Amino acid sequence: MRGWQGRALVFDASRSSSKVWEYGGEFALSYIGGRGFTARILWDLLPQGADPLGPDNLLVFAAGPLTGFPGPGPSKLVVAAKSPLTGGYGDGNVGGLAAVRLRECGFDALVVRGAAPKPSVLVVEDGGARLEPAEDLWGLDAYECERRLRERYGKGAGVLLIGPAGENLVPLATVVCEGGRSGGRPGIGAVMGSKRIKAVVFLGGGELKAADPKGLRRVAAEAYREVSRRPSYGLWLRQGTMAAVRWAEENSVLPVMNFSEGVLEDVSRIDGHALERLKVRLRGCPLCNSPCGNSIEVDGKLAELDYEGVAMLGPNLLIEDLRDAARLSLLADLYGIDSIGLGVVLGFAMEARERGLLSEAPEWGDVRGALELAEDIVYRRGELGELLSRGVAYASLKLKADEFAMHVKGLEVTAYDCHAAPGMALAYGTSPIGAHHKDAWIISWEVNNDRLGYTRAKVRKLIEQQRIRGGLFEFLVACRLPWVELGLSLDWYLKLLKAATGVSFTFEQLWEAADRVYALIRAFWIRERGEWSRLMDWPPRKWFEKPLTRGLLRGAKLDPDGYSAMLSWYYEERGWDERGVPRRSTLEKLGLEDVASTLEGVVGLSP
Ligand code: PTT
Ligand code: SF4
Repeated sequence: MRGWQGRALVFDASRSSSKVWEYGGEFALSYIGGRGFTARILWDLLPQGADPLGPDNLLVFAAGPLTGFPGPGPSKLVVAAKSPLTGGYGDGNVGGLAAVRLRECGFDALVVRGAAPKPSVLVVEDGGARLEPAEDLWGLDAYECERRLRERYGKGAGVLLIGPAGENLVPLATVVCEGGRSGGRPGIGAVMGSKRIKAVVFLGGGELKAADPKGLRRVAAEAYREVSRRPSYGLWLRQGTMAAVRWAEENSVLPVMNFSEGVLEDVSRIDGHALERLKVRLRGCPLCNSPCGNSIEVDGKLAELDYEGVAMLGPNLLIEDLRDAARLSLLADLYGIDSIGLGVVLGFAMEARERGLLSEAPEWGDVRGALELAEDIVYRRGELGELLSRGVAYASLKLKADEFAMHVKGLEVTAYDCHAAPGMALAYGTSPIGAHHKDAWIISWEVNNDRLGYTRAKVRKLIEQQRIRGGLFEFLVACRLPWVELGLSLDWYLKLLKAATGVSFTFEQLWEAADRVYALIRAFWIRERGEWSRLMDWPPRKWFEKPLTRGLLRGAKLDPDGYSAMLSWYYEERGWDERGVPRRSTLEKLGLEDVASTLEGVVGLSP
């Protein structure tokens, strides 16, 4: 095999022993890489019903066949586990040197099972792995810990780590690196903490062999050139994802006051232009020529900013100044907690205070109060810190406040208000990890196309996006932003894939693999929960019950009958039954006969 390394390392942290799993060409062609690998590995190797924070859970890191080769944005990997936040399949995507070095260690994936007896660093080298003591690192924030790791292992090492949130098993904890990269919103950082692994260090050093190295270098050079010629390249380098703040506000989709409104009175203090005025650094993932890591300085440190974090920790809390939102975002990166999840639980607490349910929570716009509460959440301090640290689904259950809890399947909603966006609501409803835009950012299409309609055309568009974003990009694993933001044609990825692996993939093959992995992930959820209903795919109640009161779309809210019709069409198009369970015939068509027999015993299958 070329392009793939053909091997995964399975490390048992309880016994400090490793095994190499050599997988064959059929596995590679069916699951391709990244999320395809993590989903299949979790289905096959995770004991059914495993406690997400127990030693039986698996922490899986998987790169793809483009990772580490030249090309636009190929230094990414998928981190996955059974989620302690949702109880279902959870994954995320992190960019950085770690992805490249993992592959240079001779592996496409690393699977960690068990738990180390004491705080450790997992060091992965060509051919194997070992645990090294990390008592001196436990408790450190992510920036300081990474600085020390680089002193110990060298500047060129690939590093993934957790902050105090992961150590404290906060289910909103992510895996972080390089002072501004984060992945694994469904609590993957807490899974790493439960294994007492403060950091994974990939030393790399080996070679990546492409099927056609010369051809790969040529195609990559052409693709890089194409990226830099795109009309939006200049704006992208200046503002990155922060350009979306103004766009979201203009289109009434900016989350404001815990997703109560979609517009702000004055967005100019917190938008991409505000970033341009304060920006002190731009950097990106390795091998990327469209860097998007924009930093400003706050409290003597650099805070790397992106749309999601700023929207959720700014307007969503009625904090309207970029520096204030950046303070909260920096705290999230130092402590290794998801900025989106943090924004949702803080917004929930502020609204609960307004409604007279939580007198000790901060008021809207109270930056100091939000910073203090965020620390309490990370350290699970006090009753409120402990309550919110478990995520918004748990907190709302305790407070009987489901009507303003912004989540799907237990994962907090990302930064797009959906009162007037039924397609995006369905994207959140059907995302395979809970409310996340990563699989389908249909909102940008929807605001220009039949915005308020509930149509089958929207459902088809959504599935098309899920195949590209949740499939192609999460399999390869390549950054999707050159395609989304700069309009790079998808054809480049087929060319890169051919040169890397020698296989002439067609889009149809990739879409079939995406459908296979979607069905498999849904099966994982059903197996682990032991039951299923279409309510699991239902967006937050607030968007149906409490209309927007400001902006051009005031009065807008979602229609439950319209949403239900779209959900039924979605199931039909996917070959799933009215409960949202894949049909036997669908699973068989996708080559998942073994999955069908397991599910039959759990919920029964429709033909
Ligand atoms: C992603 C989610 C996002 S989506 C953002 S900003 W975005 C938030 N980033 C956080 C952060 O930072 N620190 C923190 N403590 N928490 C954070 N939570 C939020 O996590 C990121 C970029 C971005 S910036 C996006 S959209 C794209 N995501 C990609 C993806 O998912 N797949 C893919 N093939 N390519 C992608 N390219 C882009 O990468 P999750 P990163 Mg992230 C600081 O992980 O769990 O999926 O949640 O990966 O390396 O930081 O790059 O406006
Ligand atoms: Fe990384 Fe941004 Fe480049 Fe994507 S566009 S590879 S997230 S720097």
